[in-house]
Amino acid sequence: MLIAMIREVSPLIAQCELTHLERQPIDVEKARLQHAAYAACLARLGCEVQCLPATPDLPDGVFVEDIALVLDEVAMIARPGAASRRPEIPSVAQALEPYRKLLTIEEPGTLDGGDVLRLGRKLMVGLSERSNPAGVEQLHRLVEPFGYRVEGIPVSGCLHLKSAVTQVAENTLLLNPEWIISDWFRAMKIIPVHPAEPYAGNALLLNGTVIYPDAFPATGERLESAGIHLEWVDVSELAKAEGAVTCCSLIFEA
Ligand code: CIR
Repeated sequence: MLIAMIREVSPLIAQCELTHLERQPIDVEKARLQHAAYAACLARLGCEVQCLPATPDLPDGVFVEDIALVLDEVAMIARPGAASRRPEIPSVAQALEPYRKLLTIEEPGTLDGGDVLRLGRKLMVGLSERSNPAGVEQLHRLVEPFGYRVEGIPVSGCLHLKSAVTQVAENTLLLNPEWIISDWFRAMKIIPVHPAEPYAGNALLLNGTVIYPDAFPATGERLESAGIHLEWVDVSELAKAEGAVTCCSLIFEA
């Protein structure tokens, strides 16, 4: 059974962390409706959707991907680079405990789940404003015994590695070449985002379908032309909080 853990949108989401975006008003009710439609999409594609306890006083609580990395063998509890996000950790750890042995990233390491792109037994990890070399080194030490290789990749211009590159099919990545060079992924086919849509690199591949923001029609057309099946979602309010489609769920086999 595939589980998708999500958390409802905080009423304080407009006070979220922002790194590359200007702060804009966020319509919380609209954000909640968009989030509910996203959750329905996860369910339609075969997930059992589980809601984490609400954390109304934590503005970024909806972006659960950053707090953990769930592998088949263990779950890594991350240590977000933004201190304001660390109070999100205990509830995520508690929810994952029945499913996996938990390992943790410790100070001085920082790691955001949004920086980890898993490609089979390889974990590509963004060295970003959120994830530091100590965090990547700890991750490497913790997962090596399970046969994973970890490779740090410098990220600039965007928040996380997965803001710039995500997997959209077995051997295919969607990538913004302005933010990350494709040389890191030589074995893969690359679909570049449309130049007019820099934020279009974050897509969520789930059971052969890609959940994709309707804000990026030109890039979506490139994906569809490559034979990729899309489920379009409207996540415009969450995007104002610098979130996208991978960041709102933790998906794993129970
Ligand atoms: C933050 O800056 O931490 C949040 N406002 C957005 C996090 C988005 N996370 C993700 O894409 N994995």
